[in-house]
Amino acid sequence: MSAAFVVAAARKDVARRLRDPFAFLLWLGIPLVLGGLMALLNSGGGKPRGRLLLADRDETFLSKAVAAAYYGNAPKRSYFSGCSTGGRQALTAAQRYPLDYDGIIAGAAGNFAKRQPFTQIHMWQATHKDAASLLTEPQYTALHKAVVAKCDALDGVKDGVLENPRSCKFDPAVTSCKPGESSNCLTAPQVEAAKKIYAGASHAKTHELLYPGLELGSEMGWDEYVGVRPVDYAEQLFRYVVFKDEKWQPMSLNYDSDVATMDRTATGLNANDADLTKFFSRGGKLLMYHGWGDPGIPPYNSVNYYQSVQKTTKNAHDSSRLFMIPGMGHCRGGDGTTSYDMVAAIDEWVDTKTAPNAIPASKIVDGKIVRTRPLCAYPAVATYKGSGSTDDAVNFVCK
Ligand SMILES: [Ca+2]
Repeated sequence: MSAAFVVAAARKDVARRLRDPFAFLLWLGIPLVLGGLMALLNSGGGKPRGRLLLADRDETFLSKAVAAAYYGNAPKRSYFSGCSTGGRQALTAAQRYPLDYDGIIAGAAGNFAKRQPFTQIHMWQATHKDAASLLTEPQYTALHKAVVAKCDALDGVKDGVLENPRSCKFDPAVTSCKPGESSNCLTAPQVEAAKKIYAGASHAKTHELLYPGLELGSEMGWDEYVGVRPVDYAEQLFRYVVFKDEKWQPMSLNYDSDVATMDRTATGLNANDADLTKFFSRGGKLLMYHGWGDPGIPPYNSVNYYQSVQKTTKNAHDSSRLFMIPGMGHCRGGDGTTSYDMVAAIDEWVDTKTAPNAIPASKIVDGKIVRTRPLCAYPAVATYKGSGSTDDAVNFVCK
């Protein structure tokens, strides 16, 4: 980081913060108090240890200054790690502040923020068009069981987890209620609703896919996102930012003129500039990840953005990797091997200049590791070698 950049960043941050004196005092005070407490806790001798975890780009300059004052040296490296909105912030940093970080980890990034709410409202509309379309737990469960029965073994291992949901063709109609059956199955309107959730939202006239839907295997998380109300921030965004009408109701959203209205308003929301030349050419590394089972931010958005970076930015493959995590929900949890260390992975990458093609991961139950398996850089998937325990990563290869 050049001295001129540090001075420019500091001047900009301070000038902006000074508009609100109280916020300025907090901005200065919180890290200084934290730094002071860390110094106090470590005053008994020994080498001080600590991590400064600060929320967003506004604190980047200050956190570096505090770290420098505390340790006596400026930080050797700076990393940003965030998931969901944090993933959007991570990609924002890579796109708009390419000099700030040596490595950026973007999980489940909600970076295509002008389209994501369309799919989120579309899913809610699909299940609330009328009472007959509503899906509740018995239907999620029936769908999930049918998906696992059809798709689980396609990756070579029957473990309840889909290594690559996109390799499976599944028709929700297989869960249709048979004559005389009324529970643990789907009626015709419910089958239609499920199809819309998997499909995502399309433009009403051009039929262009506005934003992908949810993936096969994510069904047990649907309750939170297609339940009684739509995803809260999607509804509020349309109501207060796009339409500026507090009486606006999500059932009225259309996928034609409302797309144009969104594009005219809500400026600055997207973080999907695929040209990362500045970030990559200063040595920056981008590590993206997304759970295939994410019921909140449809995961294929990460694949789309990653692929657009590969197309747009020269030699992007040397500086970026995407890990689609089988059986993981929104940022964490799920049936897959969802314990891993992305910070260690990017630190090693920056250190050795060798991009990771596999990241070790574990499934932990009651504090015990019950399974290990590599997470594989997209588009590779963890593939069983054919012998040995399917709970041991050594018996898998990424291909
Ligand atoms: Ca499987």
